[in-house]
Amino acid sequence: EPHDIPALVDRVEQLLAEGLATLTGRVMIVDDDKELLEHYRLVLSSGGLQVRALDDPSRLLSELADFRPDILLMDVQMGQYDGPVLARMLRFQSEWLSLPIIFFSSEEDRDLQLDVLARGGDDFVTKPVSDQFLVRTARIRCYRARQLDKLVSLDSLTGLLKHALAKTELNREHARCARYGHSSVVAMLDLDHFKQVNDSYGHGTGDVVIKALSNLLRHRLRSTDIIGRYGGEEFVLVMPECVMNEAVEILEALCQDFARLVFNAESAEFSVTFSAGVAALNAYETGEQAIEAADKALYQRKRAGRNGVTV
Ligand code: GH3
Ligand code: MG
Ligand code: MG
Ligand code: MG
Repeated sequence: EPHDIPALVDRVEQLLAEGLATLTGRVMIVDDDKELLEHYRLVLSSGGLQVRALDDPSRLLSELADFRPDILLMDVQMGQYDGPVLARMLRFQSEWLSLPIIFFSSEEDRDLQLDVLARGGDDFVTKPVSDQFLVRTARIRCYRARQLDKLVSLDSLTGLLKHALAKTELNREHARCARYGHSSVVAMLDLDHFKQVNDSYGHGTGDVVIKALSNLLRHRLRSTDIIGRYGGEEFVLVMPECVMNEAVEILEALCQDFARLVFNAESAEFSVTFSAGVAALNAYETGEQAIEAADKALYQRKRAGRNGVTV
């Protein structure tokens, strides 16, 4: 029931508790006071967070790129460096445009605090900060940052990973395969004659078909499989710890099951098929090359008659 507020509140509290319990947020903290910095580092680490502590603001950009924190905690006055000026600079870098920045300072002047926020800070914590307050603030902020991140990385029509995140995950899995000698499979899927579906039944019905395939993939594949919407009606799958025969078998079964679905449009009933090309991740130098190989196999499948899988 979407408007049952008490039920929604309960559900959210439960999710939040679970999310926070398993959270391993990444916090970068910048302060020119080395002693204080070390104290914060200890407090945050023992609060279950991964911490990168930086006393030299001149290394801010390289450390951010290296550590990729969920949130940034920063002092206001750091010798020749002014925290709010650094925050404004970060807001002009597309990569750090939305990084949550929380300032702390002993400054209690409200105008000055406002100025800090106007320059790109998200929040302001007045020193001295109690240990518990620091940990809880950092954990909640990390959690929110990750939720937002997830939201922007998911495709709104299907809920699957968007192109960029799917590619990142693919490359991560490729690296894992290379390191541990695992066998994993990448597959590219493309709906067959989909232009005809749109032309005959309209774009809205086309979207219903895309969602149906997404749901089938999500429900039938393992929770550790990576499923991305790679293009409009193209999907990428990464199946970790899976050998080729297994992958082909699974995909062929999915082809058959999808082809059996019946869609309705106005007065017509119709069905749709998809084709897939697969490649073994560890047979290629890069994730990129593995995708190209899967794409090539997909193209061959299309020429060989569609509605099936080609290695
Ligand atoms: P083939 O079997 O060779 O793949 O033929 P096809 O007609 O499916 O050709 P192609 O894959 O090139 O066509 C993609 C079509 O999918 C073109 C575009 O109109 C449609 N499409 C792409 N994204 C979407 C979408 O989000 N919604 C809908 N309804 N259609 C989309
Ligand atoms: Mg200072
Ligand atoms: Mg296509
Ligand atoms: Mg197509």
